[in-house]
Parts: sequence; C-alpha cells; structure tokens
Amino acid sequence: MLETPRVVENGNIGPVNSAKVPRYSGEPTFALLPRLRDLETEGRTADIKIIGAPFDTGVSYRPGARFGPSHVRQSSRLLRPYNPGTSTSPFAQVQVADAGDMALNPFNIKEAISSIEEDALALTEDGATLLTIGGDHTIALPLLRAASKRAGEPVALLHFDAHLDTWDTYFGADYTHGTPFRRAAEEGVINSSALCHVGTRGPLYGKKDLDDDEAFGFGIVSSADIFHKGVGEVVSMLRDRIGNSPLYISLDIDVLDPAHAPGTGTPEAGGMTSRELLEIFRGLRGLNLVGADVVEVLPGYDHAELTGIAAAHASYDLLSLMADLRANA
Ligand SMILES: [Mn+2]
Repeated sequence: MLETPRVVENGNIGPVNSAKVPRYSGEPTFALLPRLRDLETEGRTADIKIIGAPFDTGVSYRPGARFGPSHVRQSSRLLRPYNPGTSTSPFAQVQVADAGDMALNPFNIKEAISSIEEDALALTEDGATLLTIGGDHTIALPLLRAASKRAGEPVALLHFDAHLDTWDTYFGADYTHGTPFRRAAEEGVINSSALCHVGTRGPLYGKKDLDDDEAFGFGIVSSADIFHKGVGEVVSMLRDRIGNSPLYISLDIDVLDPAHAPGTGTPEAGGMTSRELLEIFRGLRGLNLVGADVVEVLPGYDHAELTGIAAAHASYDLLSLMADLRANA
C-alpha cells in the first residue's frame, strides 16, 4: 500500500490519489479505497467496511448477480472524495475500506446464507458499519439477522425495490431472492412498526400479495407515489415512519427504471430515476443507519456501465450517510 500514493485526510487513508495515478489503472477496489487487509497489516481497522457477496443461486429469472461486486467496483473508479450532495468528504470523516468478497457456496443456498451471517457478524465485531454489495436479494436475510443481533433489537427497514420480496415460496423453496423479507418478518429480525417499501411497481400474482405484505407491517411508497408526491414529501413520510430506530437500507437496483438500470434480474417499466433515488437517500441524513446492501446488479445485461454506475453512486451516498452519522456520533 505504501507505494501507492493515496489521499490522506484527518489521518484516514483514502482513495488512490488520482492526480498521480489515473483512475482507470490499478486494481479496482470500491472507489479505489484501501483494502481492509492492507490496513490490518499496519495494525489499523476501518469504521465502515464494504464487502462483496457474490451469490445468485436464489434468483427466479435472469442469473448473473454473482458478478455484481466486481462490476460495481469497476464502475466506481470515477467516484471522487468530496460529495457535494451532502457537503461531506466521507473518506476523510472516517476510515472506509474495501473488505473484498465473501466466499459463498454456489450449490447450497442455506450454507451460503449461514456464511453471510457469520461473515457479517465477524466484520462488525469491532463496531464497524457494513455496506454489502450483492449478489441477489437472498443475501438480505442473513444481513438483517446480523444487523439485528448487533443492534440488540429488530431493525427498521427501508426496502428500495420494484418488488415486495415478501412472497412465501417459489417452486417450494423458502429461501430465494423473492422471499427474504417474509422470512425476516417471521424470524422477528425486523421491526414491524418501522418498515417501508420504496419504488414498488409492476404486476403482482394477486391482491393477496399486498394483503400479506401489509400484515407483516410494511408500508408502501410506490414508484407512482414518488412521481405524484415528489421527493420532499416522500422523504418526510419515510422519516416519520422510521423515527430513531436502528435502520437498515436494502437497495435492489431494479428500483430504478430499466432506462437507468438495465442490468438487473427482474426489470419492470415505470421506475424512479437515479436522481430521485440519490435525493431520497440524501433526505435520510441523520437517521440511525446501521447497515445497508446494494443488490441485483447483473453485468451480463448491463450496457455502458449504466447499472454499475448507478449502483456505485448509490453506494457512495449510502457510505456518505454512514460516515456522517459516525463522524457526528
Ligand atoms: Mn429484490
């Protein structure tokens, strides 16, 4: 690491210095941040860790999210250290590092789910905040289990997605990318009074899908609501619903319109723009964000890095919220 010139502010080791090394060269850690293992070699650790979860054995339609982490990292090379959207320098406020990828069994969903929970707990043992890049949405269940264990209570959830992901089973399978939030509700790892889907749209199997979902405690701010009410009103509704609860944000990139994120597993027309998504995130500043994931990026269906760039920027704004919260704690 010492031979790579880096931006260092407030004693925090930041991205590769792009005035000295062009951003398209070298290994693509997220936002060209240091690797966690390099920091640990120097006896340091990180306040915020970015971890890849390359797993897509839970998908029902297009496969390929196992290649999401490496694609989002590659698409994150152009991110710069200062975020004008929040007027903060997240990588200077706290130490942020790329922790690499989890090693997940592609032939055994239950084993992979257990591995994700164990790895998430190990990475947060020192109090770090975790941002996980998937992977299909199956990974949210073990991440929510770990987040609620660390929080010591069920966590609030803002779930950005075209879909509810509270279905029961698919082809008899309990653990899929369409069922994580029903399982999380059944297991009691999410706070039934502080749950909301954001950006949902598209056809359902029937009205029962919505009735079941409501019974678990979920509110819905649909994609149409965002269009009709606007970002400001949506933000204030979400803030009211979440309050001061420990909050987990799960972002399925298919919440964006396919025009903004074509490279995803189950695309639906009529989604929000990436501008709306980033502005909603910025409106959540100060909420007690304890963890987040960004899932369902499929490079095989992406074009010109559209989806990868949207996921990288969404991740950057989530990191900005986490860094600001920790710096002002
Ligand atoms: Mn999903």
